[in-house]
Amino acid sequence: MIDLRSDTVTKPTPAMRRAMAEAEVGDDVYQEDPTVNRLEALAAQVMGKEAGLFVPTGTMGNTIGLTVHTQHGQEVICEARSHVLDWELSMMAWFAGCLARAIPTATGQMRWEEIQREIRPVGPHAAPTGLISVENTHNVSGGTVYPLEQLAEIKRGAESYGLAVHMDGARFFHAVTALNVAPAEIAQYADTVMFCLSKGLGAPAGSMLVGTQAQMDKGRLLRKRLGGGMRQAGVLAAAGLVALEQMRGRLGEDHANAAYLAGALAELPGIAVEPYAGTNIVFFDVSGTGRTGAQMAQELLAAGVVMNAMGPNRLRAVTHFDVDRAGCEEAVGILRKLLHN
Ligand code: TLP
Repeated sequence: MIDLRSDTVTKPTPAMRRAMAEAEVGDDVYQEDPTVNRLEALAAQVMGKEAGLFVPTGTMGNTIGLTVHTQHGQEVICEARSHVLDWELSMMAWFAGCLARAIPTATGQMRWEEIQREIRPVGPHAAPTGLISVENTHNVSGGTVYPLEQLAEIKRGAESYGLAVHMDGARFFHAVTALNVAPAEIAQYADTVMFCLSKGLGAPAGSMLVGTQAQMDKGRLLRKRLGGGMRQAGVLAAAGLVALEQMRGRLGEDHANAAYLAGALAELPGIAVEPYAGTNIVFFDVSGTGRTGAQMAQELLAAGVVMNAMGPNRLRAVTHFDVDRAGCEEAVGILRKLLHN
């Protein structure tokens, strides 16, 4: 099976498995797990923030991130197709007690003028704005990356209203790789950043939230309340350390494979590839083949290629280290054969 459904499907590397087996552990609810403590310190240092918090999933990291900054009854401004709104089971209503104020965009990046228009006036009718949440890279827009200047403008504007910015950086290091900048250069434009260790970086589980010490102290309590106090979590954090130390540098390979896929798929009859954004996600429309996305995914599956249908006619391919260039070429070959049958 050539599995291009997501970079979440990556299996831990041999180095991760060794690190997990040998991890020094303690009870992390008492903050006594040395491996978790090391990972949290490293994440903070890499991102140029005061403190970090190890969480089981990106969803929990975003949930805590949003809740740290807001109060019940507030609004969170986010992009209309963002993961925090569309893919996290309405967590911002369920846990943070907030409503989303969604801004539709063409490619996933909001502009400050658009955000500013949606900040609620203080008064007897409107729910106050509590937070701005940005997604970088933007998943369902095809892994698109925020230009630094656009983020800087959002952060400056947010500060002028006394608002915080949270970044859903599930694929933060893909943005870092695409822009070829230091992580802190992007992270400086958000108060809190969530990034996933378990996507392109290959750890079996785990994400990080980073921000100020006070935010992470509050976040630690929220994590416990959500059931995320993981005790001897060092076995997972050990893999996370390998992910953060050794796997960031190779994401360019995944980007090159995605660029190859975007180019090769565009040459197939009936396939319309969406503009390639320079990271590890490729979306394409299959209406021209006379099939729905679900039908195409089904046929591909039977032929040994797994991709997710996202929307009635859209398929998504995500590159990662468990599928190399030869695997990508084989996937294209299989699709070509299906379309010529
Ligand atoms: N994304 C998954 C699915 O949920 C769609 C994927 O396969 O891409 N933020 C963003 C931008 C994400 O893409 C994801 C996962 C998350 C948050 C949530 O991370 P997890 O799955 O660890 O809760």
